[in-house]
This record gives sequence, structure tokens and C-alpha cells, in this order.
Amino acid sequence: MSDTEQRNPGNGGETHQQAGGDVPVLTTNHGVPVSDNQNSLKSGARGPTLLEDFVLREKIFHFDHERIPERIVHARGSGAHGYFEATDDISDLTKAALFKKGTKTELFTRFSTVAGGAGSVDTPRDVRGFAVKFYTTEGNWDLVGNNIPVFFIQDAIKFPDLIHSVKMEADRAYPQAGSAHDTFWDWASLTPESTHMQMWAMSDRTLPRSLRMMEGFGVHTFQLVNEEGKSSFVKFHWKPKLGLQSTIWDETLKLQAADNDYHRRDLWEAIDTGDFPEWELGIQVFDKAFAEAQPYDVLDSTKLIPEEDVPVRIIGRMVLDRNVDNFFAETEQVAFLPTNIVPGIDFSNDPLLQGRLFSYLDTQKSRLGTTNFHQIPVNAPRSPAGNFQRDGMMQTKVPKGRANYEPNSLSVVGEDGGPRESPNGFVTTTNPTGADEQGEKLRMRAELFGDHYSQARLFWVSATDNEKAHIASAFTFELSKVGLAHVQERTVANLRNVNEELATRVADGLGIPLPAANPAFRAPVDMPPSPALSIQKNMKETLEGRQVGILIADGSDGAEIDAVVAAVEGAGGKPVLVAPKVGGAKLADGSMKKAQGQLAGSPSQIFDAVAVVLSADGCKMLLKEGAAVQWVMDAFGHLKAIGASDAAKPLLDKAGVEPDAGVVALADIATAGAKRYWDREPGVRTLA
Ligand code: HDE
Repeated sequence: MSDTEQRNPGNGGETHQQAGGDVPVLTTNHGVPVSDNQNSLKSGARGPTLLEDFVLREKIFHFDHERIPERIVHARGSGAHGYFEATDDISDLTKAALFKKGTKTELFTRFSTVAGGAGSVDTPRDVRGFAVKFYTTEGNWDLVGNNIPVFFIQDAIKFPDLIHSVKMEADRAYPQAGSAHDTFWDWASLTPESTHMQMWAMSDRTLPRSLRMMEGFGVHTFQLVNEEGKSSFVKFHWKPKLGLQSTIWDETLKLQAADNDYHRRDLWEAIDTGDFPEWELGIQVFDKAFAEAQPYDVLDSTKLIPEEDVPVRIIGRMVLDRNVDNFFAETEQVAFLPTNIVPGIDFSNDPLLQGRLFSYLDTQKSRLGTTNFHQIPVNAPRSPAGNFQRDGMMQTKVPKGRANYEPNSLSVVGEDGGPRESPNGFVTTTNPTGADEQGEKLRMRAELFGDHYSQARLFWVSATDNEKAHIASAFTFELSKVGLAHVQERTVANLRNVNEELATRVADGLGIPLPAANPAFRAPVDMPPSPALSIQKNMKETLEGRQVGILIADGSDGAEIDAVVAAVEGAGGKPVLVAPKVGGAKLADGSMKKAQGQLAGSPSQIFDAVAVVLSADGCKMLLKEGAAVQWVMDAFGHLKAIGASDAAKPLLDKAGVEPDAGVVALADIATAGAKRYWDREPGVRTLA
């Protein structure tokens, strides 16, 4: 015990750690020094606790209020700090200061799932939120997007219905964090405009391997406005440096059991070890003439603009280089607002965006409890900010001077007169689609919003065979959890408008007859395939940012292990040693090798590729270990590369591993591990 520690003054044998030297004094929230943080104040050792105990009461009072309402959507999220660097000159398109070439802007990014609560798992089949707050020199710009470029609905008025249907059901409060249930598919099958997004949601896009390996999209059409006031339409894209990578469904299900925090941990560890996640920011820019020539409406959030039609121009990069100091203060309290916009960027008339412009400000008041939520450090602009808004709950500013109104004729120099309007302030641009579309007040949508299938078809024809099989299987899985036969039928009837083969595969998978097609409100048009929509076509063959699990046991050869570790590191990957005991394995030469993971707690689904380095005896021992057999079997089933020492072969045989291009000698694992082996899939599982 150090001299700053004493035992027993409260007769409980507890430790009292005392201030002194560099150790600061523990105080109440009001600064009163506390002498005993272990015992409440009682009237006699066995007597009642006293109301007078302000130390106890303050501590419990604060604890009782530690939770705030979680976000109604996107409750589960992970955030990090970073910066944006503008890498291209787009001053012809926008006057926004953050896009001036070479400018670096501090930012905060939060990724999220949508349906689950704050304590739910990281890897359900769900859309991911991708929200970025740029602290620009002209105020905050929030690009609050998703990892999918389209959305379920066209009009904000339908959002509460969508969310009510997908969240846990109202009476039974399950399922948590998933769409595979009656109410979601009931709503979705009655809402044909959701078809395109259903296709994305049922694809591997909703099963990202890592938050660092997914794209982000602003979804809506926005506008860029230049110095002369000329505006262009724009869509925003984030492209991950590590390429796209998803998990497959069986792997995802097992990941949920293996690690509830798979994505949060992955993001944290990457940043913590200096492997900073990075995305490029790209824009698709187009004008009114282009917009009017398309078979879809650019104001419709259920539609995208194929990258083959309007290429994505890269204009900058985002690097996330700092983990939060405190999850609650930063990730939980960050408040994104699509209304946070800066001069040079503007909204469009997309009716979904327009609804969002109201919703987010409102929700922050309910979540954070005060109109002054912008004063919380993670939300506060880094540029000078000031106005005459005053007071309110949790006001932390102490404004000086007499003037709390404007105009005023008190001194404009110094603090008394206060801030004034600026000619460089934000000006709403004349909306290029607006002028000729304002008219009678109507509750209706523009004509092309009635096309619900063309782009769902586009998504299907752009997918690879494996991706098609995954989509068909995902629909089958989800609908297998739906107990209402008419909802299953209606969903399949809707899919017939997307693709007959897809509808037939899902009907077969469910074991139901193919229903008649739903009448399409507007006949779809066929668009040429867009390779940019496929994940598989946009993967990067690399070990960078990836982990290779290396299974070792007593008797393994140290030199073999070292060679694999070096090769994986040399290829930019992270080797993780896994052994039956986390303390390590006793190698052939008698030395101990420490492992980072214990076999049962580190199943192969948490890795991107695996290596098995065993001696004949070690292998014999592991043949009797279910977790070891499963480790290899899953790696094979999840289409991963497997590198094995000769002596490990019996374990591979027992796990049903069959030779193919992804089953390699130990020495080749760093090369083979850079990709997945899609050709293997038909041999390892039946897909719809
Ligand atoms: Fe959101 N959404 N949303 N949303 N959304 C929220 O705001 C809403 C929509 C998105 O990490 C809420 O602060 C409406 C589309 C992200 O904190 C809420 C509509 C897109 C996040 C809200 C939409 C998004 C939210 C809940 C239909 C992609 C998490 C808590 C008009 C472009 C941000 C909060 C974070 C969060 C409302 C549709 C993305 C209730 C009404 C489309 C990434 O205000």
C-alpha cells in the first residue's frame, strides 16, 4: 500500500486513496473537498443514512440522470475525430471555403446502425449512418448521409411509419435491430417506392466488414453555388481507401455472437494503432438540362445517378486520426443537423430532405434537453460565432454588454453593440428547379416519382452472380421470419416487377407458389448495368486494414510462426495469434509464445484470412477440439484464404476443407489472404 492509501477508517476494510503530490483532490460538483468516498453518513454505524449527506445525494442524483433519451433512429453509433483536406480546385463550382484547394478542416464523424437501440450489436443487417460534421471557417457543415445512396421513401411524411414498422414491434418489443419481421415487411410490401432500397438492404451492402470499408453517400441532390451565384446540382460520395468489403450472411450471424462491438472495436483499434481510416470525397455534378433528360427525377431520394453517366470527381479526402476522449460527451452528444450548411452549398427541393431540415433541430432539443446544445464542445463551431440569442437551459456563455437585440445603436466596436449581418453571409440560391414548379398547394409528387422499379432492376442487373444469390437468399431469410402469408406473397409479387428470376428464387426458397405480379404504377425502363453498384467489383485485393488469424498450439514451430507474422505485416495486414490458452503455446523449442486471442473467444469470423501453424502432435490435440475444427470450417465456409503447415492437414480434412485457389501453403497466405474465394461458395452452401 502506498503512503497515499489507508485502509479501514470506515470499518469496512476498504481502500481510501488520498490526494497529495500530483494527485488532485476529489470534490463535489460544487468544489467542496470530499474526505470519504466509500461510506455514506449514518446515524451510528448500524443506524439510518442521513438526508444531510450531500456527498451521497449529489453522487446518486447525478448517476440517476446519466442517461439521456437515445436517438429514435441511429441510436447505436461510433465516432471519431479527423480532418478533411481539399485536394482539387472546384472554385468554378462553389465558393465554400472548405473546398479551397489545400484547405484542411477539422471534422467529427459518426457511423451508426439505424434500427437497433444504443446497446444493440454492431452487425445486424441494417443500413449504416455516415454523418460528418465539418468545422469550417464559415460555420459547421453537416453531411448526414448513409452507406447506401438511396432511401426507402420519397417524402418525409412517411418516415415515422417506416421507422415504427422496422423497430421492435410495438406490443412484444422484439426483434431488436433487424428488419426480419412481420411489421417491416407488411409496410414495405405496401410501399412500392421502397423496392429499390429493399434491393440494397438485402444485398451485402448492409453487412459491411468494417466501417472503414464502406462507401458513404449524401443521398439527396444538393446544390453547389459559386462566387457569381451560379448553382449546379451535386451528389456527394465517400469512397473508402481500403475498398469495399462485406461479410457474408452466415459469417455475420456468427460475428454477432463473437463480438457485439465488432465495428466499434475495429474503428477504435485502427485509429489507436495509427492505421488511420481514410475516404475520398467525390462529387457528381450536373445541371438542369441533364436532370430533365433522365428517366428519373433527381429530387427523388429513391433514385441514384449512375456513376457511369456522371462520373464521381474526387475533390478531397477525410482522415480519421483521433479517437474520442469520452464516448458520452462526444459520440453521444454530437448533434448532426442537415440544416448546418455553409455559403457555397445549398439544399434542393427533394421532399425527403426538406422534411429532414425540420426534424433534426427538433430532435436535438428532445435528446439533449436544451436549445443550447450547440454549446456542447463537439457541436460548437470552431469559427467565431455570435448573435443575440440569449439564456435558456444550460446556458454556459456569459455574454457581456447591454445590447441583446439588433439593430442597435450602441457602440459597434468592442463588445457592447454586438455582431452584425454580413454581405458574405449565407444567401439561399435561386433554386434551378424551383421557379417553374411552385404553384398550387398540393399533397402530391412529381410524375417520375411514380417509377418504383427501374432502378431496382438496375441494381439487380449490376450485381455479380454471388451477389444475386445473396440478395435472393436475404429476401428468403427475412421473409422466412414473417408469419403472415399475405405479406410474403405481396413482397414476392412486388419483386416480379424487379426481376422474374429473383422473384422465382425467393418464392422457391420460401416454398410458396409464385404470385401474380403487383401492377406497376408506372412502367419501368431498363437502364444499362452500373458496375459501380456492385461491392464485389469494387473490392481491393489487399491485406491493408485486414487481420489474419494464426492458429497455434503446443509444439508449433516458432520459425514458421515468425515467417507468417512477418509476411502478413509485410503485406500491411495485422497478424493475430490464437491459441487454446491465451497465455500462449509452448513451442517446439520449449519457449512460450504468447497469443492475443483464446481459441473459443476468437472464432475465425473475426479475421479476413487464417493460417494454421501446428505440429503433428498439436494437430492431433486440436482434432478433438470442436472450436478448432469449427475455426477452420468457418474460414472455409466464409470463403477466406487458409494457409496451413503440412502437419495441420488432418485438421483441414476434418473441417471439410477441399483444395482450391484459396487453400495454400503457409508461405503464401499473405498473398492469398488479400481476397475472398467466391467460386467456392456454391460448393459450401445452398443459396436461394
Ligand atoms: Fe435521419 N434522423 N431522418 N436520415 N439520420 C436522425 O436525428 C429523419 C434520413 C441519418 O450520427 C435523427 O439526431 C427524418 C435519410 C443519420 O447522430 C432524426 C427523415 C438519411 C442519422 C432523423 C430521415 C438519414 C440520422 C435521430 C426522413 C440519409 C444519425 C437522431 C425525412 C441521407 C446521425 C438525430 C448521428 C438521425 C430524422 C431520413 C441519415 C429523428 C425525419 C434519408 C446518419 O432527426
